[in-house]
Amino acid sequence: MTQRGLLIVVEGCDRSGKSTQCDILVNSLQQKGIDTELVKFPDRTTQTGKMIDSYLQQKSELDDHAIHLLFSANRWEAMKTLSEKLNNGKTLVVDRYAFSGVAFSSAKGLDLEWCRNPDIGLLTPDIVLFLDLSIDDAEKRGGFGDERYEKRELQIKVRDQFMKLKDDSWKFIDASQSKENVEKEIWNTIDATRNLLQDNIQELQFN
Ligand code: NYM
Ligand code: MG
Repeated sequence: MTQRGLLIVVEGCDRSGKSTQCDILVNSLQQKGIDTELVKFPDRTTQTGKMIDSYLQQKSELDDHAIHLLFSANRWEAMKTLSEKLNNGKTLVVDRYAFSGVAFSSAKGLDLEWCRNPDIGLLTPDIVLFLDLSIDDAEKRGGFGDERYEKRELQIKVRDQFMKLKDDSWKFIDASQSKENVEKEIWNTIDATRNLLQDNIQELQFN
């Protein structure tokens, strides 16, 4: 029987280096002969993803609850494919997941518990890496972009919300280090967790 792949989630505020580090991690895992694929949420290519993209680019307006549910739907529609891939032995590196969903929407003022509900039942990650960077440091990286939410005041609130969501299983990575050192820290963390999980890998769990 094939051993299932790992579901590795990478979270953090905007400009914390998530996408860069996800690419590097996928490459490193592949080089070790581990069948790995990158997944990114929101997936802007699907129908829900196109609505989300237009909202983020400030080309359309949506009620805060409605956009929250769209982000969640964007994850739900991927679950069947992702669980099949994992069960077929593929490891997935996921750039943002439901934690971003709850952190951003609750930072805007929606009730935290209300925000959690639509994502209940999604696949549970095996590992959550949190790329930790102060908002001051994030801003020094050439400033935020032009998308909705990429504003200092909101990012500070988002970070506070992430801190409410974290649990003991999260691995904090100091993202203020050089790209190479962040890469090393992530690799060491993954390697240690992988060894730990290898002998004791559970069936896929749903939260
Ligand atoms: N975002 C992302 C949410 O507000 N809710 C979600 O569920 C997810 C997955 O979308 N500023 C926000 C966080 C980002 C923005 O993400 C787009 P990215 O990784 O910059 O493409
Ligand atoms: Mg962004």
